[in-house]
Amino acid sequence: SSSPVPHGIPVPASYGDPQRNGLTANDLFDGMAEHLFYTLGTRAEGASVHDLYMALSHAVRDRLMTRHLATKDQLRAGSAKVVAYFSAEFLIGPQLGNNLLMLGMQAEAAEALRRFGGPGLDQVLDVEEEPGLGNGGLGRLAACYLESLASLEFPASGYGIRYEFGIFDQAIRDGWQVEITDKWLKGGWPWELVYPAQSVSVGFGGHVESYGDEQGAERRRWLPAHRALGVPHDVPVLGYRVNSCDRIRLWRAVAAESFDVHAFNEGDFQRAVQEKVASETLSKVLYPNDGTDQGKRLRLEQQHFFVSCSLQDMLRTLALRGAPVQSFAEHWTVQLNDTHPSIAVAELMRLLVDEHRLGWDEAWTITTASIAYTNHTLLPEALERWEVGLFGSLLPRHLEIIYEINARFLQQVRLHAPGDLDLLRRVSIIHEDGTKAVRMAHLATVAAHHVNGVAALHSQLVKTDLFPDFAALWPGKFTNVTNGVTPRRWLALANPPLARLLGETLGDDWPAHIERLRQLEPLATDSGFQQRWAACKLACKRRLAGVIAEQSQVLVDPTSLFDIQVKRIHEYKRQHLNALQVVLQYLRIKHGETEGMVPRTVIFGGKAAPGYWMAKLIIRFISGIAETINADPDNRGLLRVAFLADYNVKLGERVYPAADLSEQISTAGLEASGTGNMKFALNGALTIGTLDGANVEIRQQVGTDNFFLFGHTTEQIAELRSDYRPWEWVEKVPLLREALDLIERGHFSNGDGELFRPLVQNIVGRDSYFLLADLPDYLVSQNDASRLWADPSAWQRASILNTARSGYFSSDRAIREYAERVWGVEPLPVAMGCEVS
Ligand code: B1N
Repeated sequence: SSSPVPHGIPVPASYGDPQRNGLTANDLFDGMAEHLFYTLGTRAEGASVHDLYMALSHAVRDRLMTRHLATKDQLRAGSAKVVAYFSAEFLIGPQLGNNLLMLGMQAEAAEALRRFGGPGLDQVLDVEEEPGLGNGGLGRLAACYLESLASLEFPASGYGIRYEFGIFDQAIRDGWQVEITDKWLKGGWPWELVYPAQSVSVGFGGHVESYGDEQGAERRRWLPAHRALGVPHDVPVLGYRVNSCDRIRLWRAVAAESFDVHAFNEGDFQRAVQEKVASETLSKVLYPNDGTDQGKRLRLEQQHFFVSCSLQDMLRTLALRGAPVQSFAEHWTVQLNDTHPSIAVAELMRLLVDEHRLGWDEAWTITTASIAYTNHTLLPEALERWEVGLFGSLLPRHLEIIYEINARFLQQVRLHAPGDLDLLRRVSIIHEDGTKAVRMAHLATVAAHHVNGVAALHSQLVKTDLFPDFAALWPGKFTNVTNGVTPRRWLALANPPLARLLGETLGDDWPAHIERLRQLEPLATDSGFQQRWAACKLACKRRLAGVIAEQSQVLVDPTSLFDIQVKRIHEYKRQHLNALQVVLQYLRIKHGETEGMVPRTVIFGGKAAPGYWMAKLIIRFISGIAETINADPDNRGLLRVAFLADYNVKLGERVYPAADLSEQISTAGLEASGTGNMKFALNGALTIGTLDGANVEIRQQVGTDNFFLFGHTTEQIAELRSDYRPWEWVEKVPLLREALDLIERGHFSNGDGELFRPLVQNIVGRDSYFLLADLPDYLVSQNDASRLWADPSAWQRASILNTARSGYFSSDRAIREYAERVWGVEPLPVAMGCEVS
């Protein structure tokens, strides 16, 4: 495409200049001064902390633009295969501190701020609002993966939705969760680049008709009733100390026409703006349901909206490269982050067949060669299904295409297993009993060239429990890629004391070579090193104690054992098992049975889905026990309980480095992987956990002696399920009867004998998550943890070994596996004619 600007116009001086890359404290100071004046329209003298944050952010953003453009040029011009990571969620966390780390400019930023004479870097970093564009692990995983893609120099783009309102902010009032609208854009968010000229149009509703094309062939075409425009908002994703700067392209929905001029002229102002409001609702709000599927129309609209925008964008890139549409799968590889973007299968077929006039078979070859699917859950309530009526009214052509895909697939199955009608019923993309529904996981599985689970155990269960029929049809399609987390954000950025110690011990570039953590092993028994290790941990615990005091006025002792469970609140994750264990410890103290106990601070954090009543009651229960226990002088400092409000990425950066003990206590077989478990281990926390998700591999890696295992295995739980009478387990645990009575009679609810009855009855009556079956063993393990804590040198050794042996859980390892085994992509260093620091 031709540009009205002639070639030869110089780019800014810093572009590609190896001598002066704009990265000194001087340059940063000048950049901030310019932005304060010209971008923010304020004088340095009167600048607020937020002004300084904005000025510094803009100055840092300027400094990554060179890399961003160079990466993009390469993407546009080259022919390398690019990863398109499709995800309804990207939980990217605060950007400024991370980008400073990636550029190696933390000291320079601190120095530039010093020259303004105002607040320091920590204070400035603290005012950043994080974009909460995700619920939990799934969204955070997408963010870690984009960061590793950039750090390993893979060309990649994330694709998702720019929600105006992300996950709600959580406040705790009278012990209950209260949801507050997340207004992350209110102060202006400097980390996105808007490209209105690259907007694309997406259709909804309407009908499908047949017509004859120029060759006289019969074709189908979709005539949507409505259209919305997607405007791309790009968040640059820098790699660690490399030139690569990928992006996450988030689509914002706007009306195709701003309002109905005719209606406006008629004086019907309401109707005039109606379409605009309807279109913009598409990207208004993130669904806060982690692990549940409500089957709401707007959710499907959101999914189709961002998937269609993204695929059209990718086809346009192909055209810019001068490549034919037939070569799509050589230029792009699409990863579906769960089924949320799985409409991509039908939309890519529609674009290829209807818009680009390819034949069905050719289009199907391209689609199946380019799409892979990651499954993140076995929970039936989270597996997406769309009623055929709803689906067809919103996406009539896509429904036709899905029926055609299904017909051809079922024909293949008939040849494979003649006469097995039940098999056909089980694998069909359309669920046929009762209300007909499209099973999105089946659609994704039929089309994908690879289907992976997110931990070894989970991937096994995907094959044996979730999709045994598909696994028999296509044994080679199913694989495992165990999740990983980025050591840059979760160690180098979040844990400054430990980062410094690792720098001295392993060399400054350890964050790019996480396997070097292994070199810590011989130091695990070195008492001098143990002491330095313990000092780092204590500093992080003091910092978290400060956060807790500020938030909830609870004073905690930083020298006590910090026992932490942070994650979404869900019955299968069993925060109430932990709470029950705390009540039992409290009763032991009350009865003077303190033998073997050590001072503990039990910390909880996490949000409940607003409509998940039992999860909200669990939060109320934790608040209740915290209030009662913390106020009881009989404690003598042995037990404190705190609920951290509004757990998010920013708070996570304070929490993981401060943990001694990591609670990973889900019912075996139900947590797909977990990633918080990895962040804790990387930061030297010991895990108390079940054989679930990635805990299995964490225990293997760190060594069975450095992990507190308890609970029934997946197979044992399956066996128990057939004949489980939870009430019979109550008597097996000393003090449990008394604990349950106290809870029911209102000891932890100011005498209210109704409040927690549903919780107790849930546990004693049904106990769908087997708390009581695992409780005795859990208590034994908790005692083991206390015993080890009482021997500081033994604890430090185990802590060091946890970090030393957690390199496997780096997202760099995970991304390399996807690149080699799933995507078939190679790193492509970005040339800029200059090196970074
Ligand atoms: O994905 C994480 C895993 O580490 C966790 O074990 C798993 O629970 C989590 C519907 C989900 N699975 N499914 C979801 C999120 C939002 C939504 O609307 C489902 N999240 C997970 C990363 O692999």
